[in-house]
Amino acid sequence: MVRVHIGLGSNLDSPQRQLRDALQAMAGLPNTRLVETSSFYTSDSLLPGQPRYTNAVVALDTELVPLTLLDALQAIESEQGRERGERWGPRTLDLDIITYADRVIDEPRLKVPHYHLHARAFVLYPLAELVDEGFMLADGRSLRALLAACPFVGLEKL
Ligand code: PH2
Ligand code: MG
Ligand code: MG
Repeated sequence: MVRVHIGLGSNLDSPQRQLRDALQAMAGLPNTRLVETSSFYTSDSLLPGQPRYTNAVVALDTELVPLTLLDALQAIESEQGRERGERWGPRTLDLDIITYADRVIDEPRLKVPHYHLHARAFVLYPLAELVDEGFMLADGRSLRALLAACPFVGLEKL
């Protein structure tokens, strides 16, 4: 079993319900255990003119290897009506692998730690609820430093 963190986001079709349904689906994945879920947060979309997002992060313990986990998460996204269209378009559900054990992964389909993590308060603050003070990303950056450089601005904790 390895510890992984998944970022959840939705800005269409009852975002809070989308996140709750996704958590239940992740808890039911094979060889996987849901450890802990962060609070839910709302924030404006990074792209103007879209509905506000609801975001959270969940810690899972899993035996699924990274690309199998990615396939499983994308199946949950599809199940919940995700349509892949414009990049950064509004979506019913986005499930991103934020961390995978202490692994750095750089493959065409999957980059871990998540590539925009440092600029995304809606990922960093919920992640901070689930890890120790001194948490280090696999690429050597400390979560504390990333938080210090990414103020809690525009986030509303539900
Ligand atoms: N995801 C995006 C684009 N913009 N904005 C917020 N607040 N939350 C998101 O999850 C988000 C976004 C594309 O992944
Ligand atoms: Mg995303
Ligand atoms: Mg995504």
